[in-house]
Amino acid sequence: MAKPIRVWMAPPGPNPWKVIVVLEELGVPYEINSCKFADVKKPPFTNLNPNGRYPAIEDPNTGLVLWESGAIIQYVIEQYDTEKKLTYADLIQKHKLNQWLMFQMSGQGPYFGQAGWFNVLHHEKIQSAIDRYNAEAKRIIGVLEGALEGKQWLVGDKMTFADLSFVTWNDRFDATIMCEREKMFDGFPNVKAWHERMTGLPSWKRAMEKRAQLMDEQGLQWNGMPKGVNNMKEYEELMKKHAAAQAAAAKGE
Ligand SMILES: N[C@@H](CCC(=O)N[C@@H](CS)C(=O)NCC(=O)O)C(=O)O
Repeated sequence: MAKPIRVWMAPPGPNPWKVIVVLEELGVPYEINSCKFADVKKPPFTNLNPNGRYPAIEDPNTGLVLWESGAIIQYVIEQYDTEKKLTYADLIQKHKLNQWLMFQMSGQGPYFGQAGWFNVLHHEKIQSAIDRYNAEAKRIIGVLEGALEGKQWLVGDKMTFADLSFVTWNDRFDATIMCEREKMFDGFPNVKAWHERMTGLPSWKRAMEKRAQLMDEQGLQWNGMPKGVNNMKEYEELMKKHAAAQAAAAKGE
């Protein structure tokens, strides 16, 4: 039996949960080192990941320390998916899977991240940035919609790590582009059905139960807002205060 892989993360962010969902689906033992965003750019985390972004893993079975969620998923698949449950042995299918993982890493993750940042977290509203990233995020969903036409999964006839790599960010699409949750995939029926196939999995449910518990431990609601903050307006006020306090601290006030 393998020793648990240690996954370093802050519970609100979607990237570490991509790794957890894959570990859950494969039944690979893991333990979560739940950290705060305030500590992401400091040791001890930067001793593991000099880029200061969650997740990173430490695998005691091989001694490997790894960061970048896509690289971690590839490692987990190569090392622990010996039965090829979430991957293929065939050369062409293998590279198609990597293509979609690269698209997730370079397209969905960063563009959704920027959309979320300019819509929610940035202390001033810059409409041109909001428009650009909302449009890019929707365009990416459109690419997936086309790829899933007449198909259940991105590559071949089974769910793979490539499909799973999209699920955590897609689940936050409402908060990313600031729309109603029930309407987030309006116009994208293939993506909606594909997303629901994955969020119906026991592995997804287990991962999200863990997330809820870790969020609670850090005083956060499921949507990332601190407990006691009731709506976006209150959250925006808090973000503004936070930005002003950081600016004052930088000036030494
Ligand atoms: N490409 C990286 C992105 C990681 C990333 O942006 N992680 C977020 C949390 S989901 C983070 O740590 N943000 C903290 C920061 O940017 O300071 C990956 O997929 O692992």
